[in-house]
Amino acid sequence: MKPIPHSMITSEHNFRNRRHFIASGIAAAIALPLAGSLLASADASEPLKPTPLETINSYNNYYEFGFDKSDPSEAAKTLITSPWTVEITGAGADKKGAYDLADIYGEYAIESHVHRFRCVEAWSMVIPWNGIPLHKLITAAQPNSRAKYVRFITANDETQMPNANWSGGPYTEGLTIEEAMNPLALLATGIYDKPLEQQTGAPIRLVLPWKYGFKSAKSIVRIELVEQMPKTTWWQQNPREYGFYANVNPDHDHPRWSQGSERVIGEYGRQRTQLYNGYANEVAHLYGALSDRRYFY
Ligand SMILES: Nc1nc2c(c(=O)[nH]1)N[C@H]1C(S)=C(S)[C@@H](COP(=O)(O)O)O[C@H]1N2
Ligand SMILES: [Mo]
Repeated sequence: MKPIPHSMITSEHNFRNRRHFIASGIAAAIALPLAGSLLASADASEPLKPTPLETINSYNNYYEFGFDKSDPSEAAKTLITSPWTVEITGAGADKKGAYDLADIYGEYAIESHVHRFRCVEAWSMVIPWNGIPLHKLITAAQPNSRAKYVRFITANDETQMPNANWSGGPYTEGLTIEEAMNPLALLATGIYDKPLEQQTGAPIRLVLPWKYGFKSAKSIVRIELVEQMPKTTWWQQNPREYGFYANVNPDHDHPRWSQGSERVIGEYGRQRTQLYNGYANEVAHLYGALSDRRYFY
């Protein structure tokens, strides 16, 4: 049995199937202090340098296909991504429906957005996404006054995923309706003008560049407009470490490591992490005081 070399994991008692998990001190090694390391100063106004496609496609978190960064690119080809249906439903949707992804493609223009991507584990990339702004699909579902939150359910199929049900059910994420309507929230279908590969969340996944990467759920099958704040997967794993909002903030450290800087995948050294991952102008109005911890874990 392999230990999980992943800083997101705290200890085995969080998990349903205890035999598969071994608590380890590896997280502490990942969270080494920055003494002596060079910090490039990242400026939100600097042009973004996209991470190479091969790097984006080979360094992944997609636990349904394994816990190591190299597992998803090796194991995820078994996921059949066409045809694919996305259901939009919930008490907050006046126009519920199940849509073939091919029809969604016919309906909406695919846009290109280059964004920073920051994992809660303190690594980052720059990814040139293709996709459809989330607010377009939500608007089409005709949200009513009961649509206070949006819940995202992802594929969870034991016949296609070696590690399906690792968290006890489908990987689930959520947003407030205001966050979901923000133009930065994207339903990505491609990277570098190529369709997503399975390991990056094919055929359709969330991209929320101002939040830690775990909010960006992969391989979405259902979007629900709901009244209550959804119980999200990582919050259920460890509510002290992974909250509902999970907005990037270099001044609010993770309980087990600093969030002040990040390792840039495919580059040397680290760079400073920015408030809201550099998107404060676009999203800060959605939240209250910076001192309110609830928005930053
Ligand atoms: N279904 C599902 N979605 C997921 C995950 C996962 O394990 N399962 N991992 C999350 C985490 S922790 C991160 S950092 C990003 C990683 O996306 P990438 O591999 O495309 O960089 O996907 C997120 N979405
Ligand atoms: Mo992550």
